[in-house]
Amino acid sequence: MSSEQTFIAVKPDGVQRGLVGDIISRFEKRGYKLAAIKLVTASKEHLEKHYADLKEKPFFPGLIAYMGSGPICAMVWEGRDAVKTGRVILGATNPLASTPGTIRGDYAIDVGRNVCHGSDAVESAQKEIALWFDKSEINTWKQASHDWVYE
Ligand code: DAT
Ligand code: MG
Repeated sequence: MSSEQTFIAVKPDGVQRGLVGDIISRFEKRGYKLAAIKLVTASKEHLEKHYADLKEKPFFPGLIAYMGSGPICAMVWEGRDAVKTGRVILGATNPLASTPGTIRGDYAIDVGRNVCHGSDAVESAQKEIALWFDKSEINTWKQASHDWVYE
């Protein structure tokens, strides 16, 4: 398992509900490294690109409206197996199927208000990071705790 980058976002409901700090904290405490972060109110066009593979779904218009209804906290987190483990930290897409201890399992009920986003594969993470961030916004830095997190 190699070091990877994943795109994690706190959706507008998570920002409005004051969950940004807690969500950042979960990734930090796990040992992951923050490589980029910003607050963005995304345009419809941008969100349609982000969710392009869901275009035909009946919930697509509602999803785009919800995602554009306020600022999103967009982040890049980096570390070993970050994509898959990031999804585990988030919980299942449907919060009612999410285990307590996950973000969605602790804070959400409806699938259409599930608080957070995480890339589902290394390739989609690369695409999403390129969509949400300019290269100049991604930081390369050595985490002082690195050797205490990794063997
Ligand atoms: P995930 O966000 O876990 O990657 P996804 O990519 O399948 O899930 O869907 C993107 C978002 O779309 C999801 O976070 C919430 C919404 N969504 C998915 N399935 C839905 C459904 N059946 N009804 C309403 N919204 C749904
Ligand atoms: Mg997805």
